[in-house]
Amino acid sequence: MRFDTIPTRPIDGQKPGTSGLRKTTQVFKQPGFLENFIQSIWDGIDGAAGKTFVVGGDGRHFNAEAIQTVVRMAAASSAARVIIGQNGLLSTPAASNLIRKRGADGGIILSASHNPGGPDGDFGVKYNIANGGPAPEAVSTAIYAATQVISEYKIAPTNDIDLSQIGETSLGQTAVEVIDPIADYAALMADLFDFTAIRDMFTTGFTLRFDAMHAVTGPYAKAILEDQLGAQPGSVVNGTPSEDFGKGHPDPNPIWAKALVDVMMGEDAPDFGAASDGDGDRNMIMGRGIYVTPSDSLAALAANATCVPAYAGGLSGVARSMPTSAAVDRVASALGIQSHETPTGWKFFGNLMDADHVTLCGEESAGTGSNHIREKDGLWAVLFWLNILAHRKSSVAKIMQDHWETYGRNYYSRHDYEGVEVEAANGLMAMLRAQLPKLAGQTFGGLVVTKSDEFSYDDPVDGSHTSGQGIRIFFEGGARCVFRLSGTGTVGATLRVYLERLDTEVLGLDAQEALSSVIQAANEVAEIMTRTGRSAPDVIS
Ligand code: VG1
Ligand code: CO
Repeated sequence: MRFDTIPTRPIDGQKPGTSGLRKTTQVFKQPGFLENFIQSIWDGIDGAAGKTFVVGGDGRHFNAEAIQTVVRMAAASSAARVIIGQNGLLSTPAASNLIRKRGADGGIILSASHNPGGPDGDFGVKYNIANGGPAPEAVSTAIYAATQVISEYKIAPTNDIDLSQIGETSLGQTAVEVIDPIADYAALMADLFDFTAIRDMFTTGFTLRFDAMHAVTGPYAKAILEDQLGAQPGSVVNGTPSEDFGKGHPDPNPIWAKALVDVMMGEDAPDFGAASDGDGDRNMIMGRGIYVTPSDSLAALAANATCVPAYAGGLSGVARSMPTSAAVDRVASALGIQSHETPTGWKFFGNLMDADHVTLCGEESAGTGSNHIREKDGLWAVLFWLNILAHRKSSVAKIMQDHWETYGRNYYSRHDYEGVEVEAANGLMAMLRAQLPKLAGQTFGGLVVTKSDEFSYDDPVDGSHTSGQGIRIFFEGGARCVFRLSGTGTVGATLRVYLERLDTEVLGLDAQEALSSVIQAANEVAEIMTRTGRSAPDVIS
């Protein structure tokens, strides 16, 4: 096939260790920018020739154009096949499933996840490997190395392919297949969960509100929850993917999904509420009058896993990211199964699942998943909860109350300070790092520090070592705060402060109230107000 070889230059894009590149849409739309990064991916994985890739995105502005570019570049580099979701749509979990099911060599997911979209929003490219999971450190380092030496990219100057038509065409040696983005994923969900029990629950009048936040899960949720399981039509709201997510911020937390929170806390609340993020890998879970923190949700899923057909035989183990609360550890120890603590980011769970050390894993940022794929999965978490509710014939509030009575309650909250000056944020972290050796024994907010460290991780499967993953400060009585800088923002720095306190007696407090001394301790030890110039966090989740 004829292709053009276009000179380009190194662009300092993806940082080593991150599983994708996230920039403003404007940056991505610069001539040659996306091409430069896609070529770097091909170069970082020893070329695209003869390989099969799954390609799709969350429908944000520039999604369709970017897919055309990826296809032209796959063809110019003699890929064997590209499998694309119809209209360019694939949720991250659906892409992970397709990579595995079709035996693809990898996948390119076009999304900046929970970051806002549109011409003035953000865009992103993630590369996933053959197990369906985010590129591990070794692969992202190779891609980064390629971005540093790139001098040209290859692209086939062909017409656009029709993304709206399911079917197969070819571009030179490359088969281009447009598929139904929902069917395989829906079939997988039907395999895992007791759809009959959930359907029966809806028949008896159970009500649900699923807020797709104008992002990619809308069509999936309508097909599965409304069409297959019988939730009332209209249960899925904001269900049509839009280029700029209805000018919203598709991050399923109590701030950005406030409309859902208001309904769930109101008089006519349905039995169950949930929301999902831009690319469909995260979830927010609510019951009538209750918000379930993601850390608690993970623990509840682990504790109730045998209600679900796919996990009826029990779990091999569980994993959580370090900043996630220890609630799931308490369940693991009661069940006598292993529990792992990994750095933030889903890529660390892949090895543990491939080696069958863990079945379930999750993060405090509302990502929960299992070994059914190698990504976190928003709609899966919703179906898991529905399956538990159908099986236990109980409410979300009752299930959480029982859970806390059995395991104690890990009060938990995350405070985010967004768009902080990079220097101020780095200075705060450096100051804490310098203090680490002398914190033990000191008192902050009335709490005595027992130990502190900077988290690092040795992968038990491949032996790799990852350091600098967040500063942890532990206090007497089992409280903890953690400080880390976000790796997914595109403007300034985001300081994340993770706050936790275990209580086995008093279970019904408001989280911020229960955590007030830990919040004060965190503010004092990190001098948050003076160093960031902020008097309060931008987002509390
Ligand atoms: C955030 C979350 C992290 C998550 C990551 C990617 O990262 O805190 O838990 O894995 O987003 O999620 P950070 O570095 O901003 O804290 V997604 O939905 O963008 O795949
Ligand atoms: Co996401």
